[in-house]
Amino acid sequence: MSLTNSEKSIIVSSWDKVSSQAEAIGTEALERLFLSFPQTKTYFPHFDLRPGSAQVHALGAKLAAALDDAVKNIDNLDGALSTLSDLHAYKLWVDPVNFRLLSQCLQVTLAGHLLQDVTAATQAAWDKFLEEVSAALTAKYR
Ligand code: HEG
Repeated sequence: MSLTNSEKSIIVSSWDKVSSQAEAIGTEALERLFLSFPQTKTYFPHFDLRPGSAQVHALGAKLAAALDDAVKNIDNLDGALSTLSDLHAYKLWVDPVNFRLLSQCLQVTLAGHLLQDVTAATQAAWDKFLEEVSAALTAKYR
């Protein structure tokens, strides 16, 4: 289901509050992913996945930049994420179930940065937004 205007404005305003910490958020979310769901590490045999890894930090920064771009193009997620969608579907072959796991880790991480700014409405909007982002990234599997 697509995002309502009110959900879109919650995403834009809450991201604005933490976007200066975007790199840290992307990196922390990946660290949580690898720690909590070790099966996701199978996609990164070529990475140093130890805490503090420069490779994880670099990917975290790219992940955060992609999220920033998605927030800025919230009315055209498919278009904004098209190149990344090709990469994940045709080259990386990431099983779509993993997107849900990363979305959960991103939500916990965001909550740790937004702190008192997390309300039930904020949480629900991010859950839905990340579901839309994941759908855009996995649309080309079928
Ligand atoms: Mg993906 C690369 C974004 C989910 C596995 N991912 C990337 C890149 C970005 C990105 C921006 C770098 C692309 C580039 O260098 O041009 N990923 C991204 C988003 C999301 C996501 C926004 C979901 C919200 N990725 C995801 C999941 C997995 C995964 C769930 C697997 C568990 N991504 C993956 C791998 C690479 C990327 C293996 C290549 C890493 C490398 O070799 O540098």
